Amino acid sequence: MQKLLVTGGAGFIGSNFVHYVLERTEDSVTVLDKLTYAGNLESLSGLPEDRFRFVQGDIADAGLVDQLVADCDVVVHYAAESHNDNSLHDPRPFLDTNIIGTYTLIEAARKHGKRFHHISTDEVYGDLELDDPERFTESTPYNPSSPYSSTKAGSDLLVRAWVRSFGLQATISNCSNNYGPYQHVEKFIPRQITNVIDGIRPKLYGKGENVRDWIHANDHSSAVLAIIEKGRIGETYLIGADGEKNNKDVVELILKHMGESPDAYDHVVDRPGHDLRYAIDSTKLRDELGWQPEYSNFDAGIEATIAWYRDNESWWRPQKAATEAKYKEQGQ
Ligand code: NAD
Ligand code: TDX
Repeated sequence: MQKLLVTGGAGFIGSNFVHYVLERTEDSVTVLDKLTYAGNLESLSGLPEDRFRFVQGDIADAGLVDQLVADCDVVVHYAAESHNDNSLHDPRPFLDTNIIGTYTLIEAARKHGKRFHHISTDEVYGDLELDDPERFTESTPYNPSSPYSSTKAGSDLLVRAWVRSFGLQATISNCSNNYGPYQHVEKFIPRQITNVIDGIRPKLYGKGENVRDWIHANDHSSAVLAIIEKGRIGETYLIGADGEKNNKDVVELILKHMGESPDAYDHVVDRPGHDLRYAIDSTKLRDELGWQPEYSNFDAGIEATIAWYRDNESWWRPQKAATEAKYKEQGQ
């Protein structure tokens, strides 16, 4: 039984992790979340009151962070500004949260001698050609493309330096693109599902050839739990479920499952600097920690995700109009 401090627990992957942990372990969870536009307390409803606490606050608030870290066994750090498109229009919050926020947390974890797990992304490695036979591994050199991914890369390097210089008891994971319930409608899959519900044609950036390596959020959660329990201090683990798909195929699959013609989408302005392909080799995680993904049927996972957005319109509806208005300004 451990006391976890989960930063960013009101966001997409953090909230899925909190549900996952409280359903499957005896652990207790404190969520620290600023409730930015991306945080939603409704994603944390129905959790057991005796093992769950929510604190609204900023991970860059050193006083608050110090108190909360002192009071936990393990920090699991999900909080971030997470959307590439936003980072291209207003990078500053990405520096404040992803860099200074992470620095604030690792300083507190160092001071109190607490175990720290840092959640990061495959985007720190840049992108691959479509026909490159190699995938990202733990030894791929860092080569981030966007303000978002460069601040995530910076945060990873801070954690590595704190391990080496100060003996911080930390692990890092870099995961591929997640899908599932509670994902903000600004992101690719929920945006297209909710567009179709609203009678709007899905929007594909550029030609739609870009490849993402999709993993269900619950498989990300099980991998993070395995790393917290069995991972070696100072190590990085790549998390991926062999789920490579190009964006065009994903849109066509969504349209098919929603009873629309598979070509009922529009091509819109491409993302500047748009990474072409991400692909993860998760051999280390599988061999060393015995982890395996459970949700390997992407088709079924997309169907279940469509059903979730249909059944939970009250969760996403308040964000939809403002999100689409912002995209419209950008020609997307
Ligand atoms: P999200 O944007 O849905 O959620 C982020 C959460 O962090 C929100 O609840 C927000 O309120 C909170 N937050 C933001 N700034 C904060 C601050 N200064 N202090 C406290 N809380 C703050 O993001 P997500 O998609 O769930 O991503 C979570 C983590 O996983 C991020 O670190 C991201 O880099 C990483 N990641 C995401 C993906 C993906 O596919 N979405 C893949 C790999 C890694
Ligand atoms: O409307 C859209 N049309 C479109 O073609 C949107 C929103 C996106 N796209 C494309 C861009 C990407 O190639 O779909 C792909 C996925 O886009 P996003 O959902 O914005 O994700 P991505 O940029 O790949 O980053 C995500 O995965 C890695 C998360 O947002 C990051 O936080 C994570 O680190």
